[in-house]
Amino acid sequence: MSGNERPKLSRRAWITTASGVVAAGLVHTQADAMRLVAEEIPQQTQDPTRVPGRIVSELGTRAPAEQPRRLLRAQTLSSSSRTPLADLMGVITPSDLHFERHHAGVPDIAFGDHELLVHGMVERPMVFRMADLMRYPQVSRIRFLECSGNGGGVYSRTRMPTEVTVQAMDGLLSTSEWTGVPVSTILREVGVRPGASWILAEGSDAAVMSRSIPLDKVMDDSLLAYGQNGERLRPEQGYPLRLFNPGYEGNTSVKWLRRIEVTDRPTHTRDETSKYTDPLGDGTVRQFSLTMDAKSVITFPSYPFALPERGWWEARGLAWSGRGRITRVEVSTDGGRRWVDAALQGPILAKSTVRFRHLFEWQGDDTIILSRATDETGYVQPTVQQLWEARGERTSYHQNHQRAWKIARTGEVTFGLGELV
Ligand SMILES: Nc1nc2c(c(=O)[nH]1)N[C@H]1C(S)=C(S)[C@@H](COP(=O)(O)O)O[C@H]1N2
Ligand SMILES: [Mo]
Repeated sequence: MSGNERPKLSRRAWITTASGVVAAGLVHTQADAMRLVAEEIPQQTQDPTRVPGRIVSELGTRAPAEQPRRLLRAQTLSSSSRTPLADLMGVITPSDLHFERHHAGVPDIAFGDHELLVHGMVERPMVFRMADLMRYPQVSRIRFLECSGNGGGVYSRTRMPTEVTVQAMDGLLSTSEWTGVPVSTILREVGVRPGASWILAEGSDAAVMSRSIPLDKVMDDSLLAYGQNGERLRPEQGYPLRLFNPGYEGNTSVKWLRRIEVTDRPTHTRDETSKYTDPLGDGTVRQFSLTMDAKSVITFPSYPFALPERGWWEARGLAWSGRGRITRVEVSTDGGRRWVDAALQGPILAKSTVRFRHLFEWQGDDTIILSRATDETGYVQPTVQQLWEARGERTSYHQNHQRAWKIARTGEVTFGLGELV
């Protein structure tokens, strides 16, 4: 397309905000904005129809201007990186943008050397090598993975920042097609003894991350995963083998899995007592809060985007539930008074993220937009007040309440929860 044929919107839409130049609908990030600015400047490039293009390459790369990032700007030394949700489309997270959370770094493990011991209350304790595991019938499933710390700690009733991106807030969430062998297949191979009711899963990283998981759960739908989005797991995701518990808090999906012990009780490991428990308002503690409750986030428009003009805009976001399928996502564009059903993009898979979209007309006023998800069990994503009432304010785990974005008269979008509490 030549400069003359550009839609009128793209030239007219430039506005300058405190955070720099921000453009119309195509732009989610500062990098996008800079790229579009560059495109607007006439450049002495050759007509691509007049010269042969680049030849093939060993591995594909992103267009030079497309450089999404996992690390937040201020983040250098950290034990987690976050998926840039506002930059993504559909539901699958490109593997190199999958969030990371490791308690003691990423170990270097050779595929051929790795072993999984399965023992405890079993008839035949066994050691599996990767080649052994790969001979069992293989399954692939599209499922989300979310850290139970996602969305927590960013704010409290007394501290409500407004300049928060959806990546900083909720980027400990990713969705992949996971491939592996069902845990049930391997447990049938070793023969679970009567009376067994839990397993212990242990990683071979320096944290020796260890979690207890109910036997019913792992027999139902857990995977010994060795594949991610069509290729082998990435080291950051647990190469060569991880446990993957669909719909459960991310911490239970033990990476670099080296041992499964079948037990008749939870083991109460350090990782499930000192952490991953939720202190409640009444002084008691919620332990083994394993299933991720239904949640949704609007990824567009979100901070630091600015709507350049009033008119029709498509709100877009993700919804998911650890209990099964999402059945409904509603959007409010008036701070939660009126709710309208958003369109859901199929296929709607259980324990996967689902893309939702809702067209709304922004009339140029101060506007608070929210979303709320309902899952197939009838569970409705709560308001932050409901969550605080039920759980108190002493835990930052499992913060699945409704998020809000505020669109100011200038079009600038900020985190808007503070407007509602
Ligand atoms: N062995 C091991 N497994 C682990 C962890 C770890 O530090 N070591 N981190 C856990 C946490 S807290 C989460 S949220 C998920 C993150 O998985 P990811 O890094 O593939 O996104 O892995 C879990 N499994
Ligand atoms: Mo986590």
